[in-house]
Amino acid sequence: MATSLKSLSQYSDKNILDISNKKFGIVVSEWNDQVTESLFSAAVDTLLKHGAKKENIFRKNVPGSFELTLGAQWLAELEEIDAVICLGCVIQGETRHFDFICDAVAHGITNVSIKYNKPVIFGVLTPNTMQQALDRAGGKHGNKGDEAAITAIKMLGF
Ligand code: DLZ
Repeated sequence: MATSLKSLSQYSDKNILDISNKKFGIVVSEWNDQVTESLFSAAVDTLLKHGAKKENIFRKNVPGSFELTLGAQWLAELEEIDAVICLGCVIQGETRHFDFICDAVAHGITNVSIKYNKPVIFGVLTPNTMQQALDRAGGKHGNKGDEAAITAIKMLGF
């Protein structure tokens, strides 16, 4: 994906990208699936709401957040995929390898993004408790799946 140059006279935050022909890959971690399924639904709803077509959205499951990196690579290496969204939930209070998993996936998907020159979005919740996760997966703090989808759309338009 090569970026397009926009001069200041062309630039507007209100520019809305036509994403009807963009293809999105969504990698979903099965660990804490009550949370990640909610993130997934919100991400898909947001992509559809902004004009993506259902047939252009592809899902890949992985067992846990640690595997999001490889799942992202499997999708990003496909030429037709424009952007990848990674969804996971690692709960600090319940996971002794919290730091290992979070660091690994943050670095891993950054590397995938750079390697394939495509947006690879970090939609991984890293809360202290399950309640905090649920609050961010359709609860009182909104849904980070929605934010991840918006980030993917924005990156395609920049
Ligand atoms: C092992 C593990 C633990 C303890 N906790 C979580 C978690 O909170 N969230 C998550 O997404 N994955 C967890 N995992 C699984 C790891 O991500 C990974 O799947 C395993 O370590 C196998 O590589």
